[in-house]
Amino acid sequence: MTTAIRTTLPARIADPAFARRTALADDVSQWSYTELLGEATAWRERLAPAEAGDRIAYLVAPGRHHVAVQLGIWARAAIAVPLAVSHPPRELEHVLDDARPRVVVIDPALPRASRLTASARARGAATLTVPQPWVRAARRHRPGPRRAPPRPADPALLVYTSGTTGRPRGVLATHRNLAAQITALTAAWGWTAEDRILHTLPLHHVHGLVNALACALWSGAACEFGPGAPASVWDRLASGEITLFMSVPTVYKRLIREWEEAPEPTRRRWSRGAAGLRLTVSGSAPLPADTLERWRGITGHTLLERYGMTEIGMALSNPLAGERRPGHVGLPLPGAEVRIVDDSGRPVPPGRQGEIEVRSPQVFCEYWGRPDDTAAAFRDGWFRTGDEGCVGEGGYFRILGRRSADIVKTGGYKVSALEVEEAYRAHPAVRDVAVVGLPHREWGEQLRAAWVPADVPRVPSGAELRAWGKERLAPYKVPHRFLAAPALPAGAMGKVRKAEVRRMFAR
Ligand code: MLC
Ligand code: AMP
Repeated sequence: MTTAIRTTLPARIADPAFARRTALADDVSQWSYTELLGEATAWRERLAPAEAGDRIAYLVAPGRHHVAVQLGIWARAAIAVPLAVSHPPRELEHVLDDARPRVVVIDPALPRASRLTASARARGAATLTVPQPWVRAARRHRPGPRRAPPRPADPALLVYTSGTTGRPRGVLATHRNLAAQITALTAAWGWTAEDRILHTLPLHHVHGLVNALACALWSGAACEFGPGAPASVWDRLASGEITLFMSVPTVYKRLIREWEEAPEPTRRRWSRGAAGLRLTVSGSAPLPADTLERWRGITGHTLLERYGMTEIGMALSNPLAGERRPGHVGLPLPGAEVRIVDDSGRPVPPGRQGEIEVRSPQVFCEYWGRPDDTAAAFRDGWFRTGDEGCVGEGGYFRILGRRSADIVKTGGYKVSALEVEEAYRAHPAVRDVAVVGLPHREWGEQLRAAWVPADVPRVPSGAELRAWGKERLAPYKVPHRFLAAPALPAGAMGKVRKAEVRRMFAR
């Protein structure tokens, strides 16, 4: 199905029917769509150095300013490049070097703000800070005309994600791609303007950006940003004000543990309150069947599991009405074609395992500045996900793992083991290193590193290696355990045998 997409998220948000409704909220305030658009309009003016097609990066914590900056960028028909607040300078500078933003917007209250300001200026980018008095005054601004930019074909969003090789790549989506991703989900999951989602996810990946935030704004619904601490999440889920919650399996496991450790009256309050939710969704990593069952026991809700990827948005989903089958990710979403193919790209019969391929208006347009990578990611117009799967009874898909053992999913984040190894090879005490992901109760997979010490006077401890990594890599890319060994298991050609590295941790 190829639905013609004629509108964009910014045009949708300007729908006069939404004007007085709450768009965003946090634990102290809320902002209407009119107020949000007013702030976005002010940002559009403020971002004047940037022109259509320029990249504008922004390091702003999830919340009202973050969203206003994003909408201001789009009002200039520029490309939004969200930066992760948890990332150390080396990761942020990689994005600056790769995306080459014209402007970088920075929240000065964040820990990396001054270093990022210096890095951006050193690269010739203009810098702006939030919040500023003129932005607060802008609440009174009137939104711009409805037919203002951007157009559906304009590039909209550049999100950085790890691939099998090298440093993270920018995945570029147009407004049309995003609109297709959003409309598939709003239709499938029954979003309405009466919804209010509790948002605790990061805003540098599609789960938080598209599934949670953009779907809410498209629908005229409210998006409430709240702290991720499990007890706070429970209190809000049980408040009677929230209708929707989405997260990764690690978070559901933490919520279950918090509930189990709570006193009986608190448990009863949380369970009774959460029963009133409309929908709870899990994704970004496999949802264990026992987590689904336990969540159902506690809240009465069967978690809706879906499958997606930065490059495609969401492709498969269990149904809103109908069977949500444990261990399965459901059926293709509206507008998405999904198939399983063998190594030569031929579709395989139901029940047989193969690679998952997707064709849809949702699929991204390019890896930023990497035409060869973009070409390699497609076969005959189908996007090759790199995931293995099969189709079961009733057409329900199952995910059976990754084709590359060097891609690890930890707590919902994708990590390239090779990227982590490359970073650690720069450590003076490390001669060689091999990183693997091992099954883990809380994280799904957890990163471990087997390493060979160089000839140094003092061998660093695992804690020291972890601290060193956190200064250079996103926190979720830093291995949780380090194991020193005299050599790494390697094959005849010198290639490290990762299966044996895994076994080293089992001993
Ligand atoms: C934090 N740590 C992690 C980690 N997150 N380690 C491994 N994997 C992770 N995901 C580290 C911290 O640095 C810390 O180290 C220690 O683990 C404990 O941290 P914490 O405070 O308990 O973690 P927290 O900040 O609460 O974060 C946990 C989390 C977070 C689960 C909330 O990881 C998260 O937001 N995950 C969601 C990611 C996401 O949105 N993925 C979607 C990608 S898009 P120390 O040493 O300080 O103790 C996609 C497509 C799709 O996948 O289908 O959706
Ligand atoms: P990312 O590149 O961070 O967008 O992560 C996308 C990857 O997350 C997919 O390629 C899958 O490997 C994984 N993923 C997403 N949802 C699920 C799910 N429900 N079950 C298993 N894996 C998933």
